Amino acid sequence: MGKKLKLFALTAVALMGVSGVANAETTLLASDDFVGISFWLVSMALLASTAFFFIERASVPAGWRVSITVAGLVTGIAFIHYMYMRDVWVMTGESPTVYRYIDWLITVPLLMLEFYFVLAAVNKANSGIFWRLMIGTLVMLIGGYLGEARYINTTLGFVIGMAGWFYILYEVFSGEAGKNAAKSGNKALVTAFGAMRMIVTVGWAIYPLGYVFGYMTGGMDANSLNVIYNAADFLNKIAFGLIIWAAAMSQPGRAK
Ligand SMILES: *C/C=C(C)/C=C/C=C(C)/C=C/C1=C(C)CCCC1(C)C
Repeated sequence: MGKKLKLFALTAVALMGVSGVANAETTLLASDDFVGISFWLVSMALLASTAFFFIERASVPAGWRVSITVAGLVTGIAFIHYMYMRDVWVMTGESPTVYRYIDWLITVPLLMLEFYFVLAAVNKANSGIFWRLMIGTLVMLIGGYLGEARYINTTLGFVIGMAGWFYILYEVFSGEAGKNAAKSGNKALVTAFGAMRMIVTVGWAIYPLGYVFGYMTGGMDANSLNVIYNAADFLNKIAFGLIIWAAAMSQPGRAK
């Protein structure tokens, strides 16, 4: 099983690598395009993390494996989107907004699912937790997209997006999810949950800040907005998964 999975992960990575090479032939990155360079750096970090999570999946205790799989799916999906996003950027110099939101629409619910899975790895968790986090996510992203793509007033989109985010924060701090984690009596879970919650608070705050400066105050250009979103994705997708991996590795019963 472990061997098969590793083979699968390596094949997937090789295939992704091949498509990456194809892109490199048609798109030339200018040496002074720092935004383009940030797209390339983050895409490669996402590729490496994907390989890492899929291979490491076999070394964590059984109850934590699904969380590590989901971490690898998040970085894998984002890797593919980053290849498209960097092409859009390098070729047109425009923000790849629609690819970004498609990526967020898939990866953010998966990240939310992680809160549920880490709780479920230790105790029974109520599926209401998952659904409430999902509703908050959809409100946040749909509001933000409608605002960024100018379907609705940018301030209205922002307000709707913030409401969704606050609902998520309420759930993980004071709602059922937060209470479950606090009561679990499992040190690794409490540590991981606390760190994941900090990422969703501090790391995620970068996106609405980018939105405000990029669309509402008019004080920032597409360059800064994209560098900020790219750096935020690095933290919120890769570091988030590594925190879960570290918690899983500190649990008794892991494979040697
Ligand atoms: C991997 C991608 C992640 C974790 C993306 C997260 C995106 C957000 C937390 C976006 C939040 C927004 C608001 C809170 C309000 C305004 C609009 C958004 C969508 C930028």
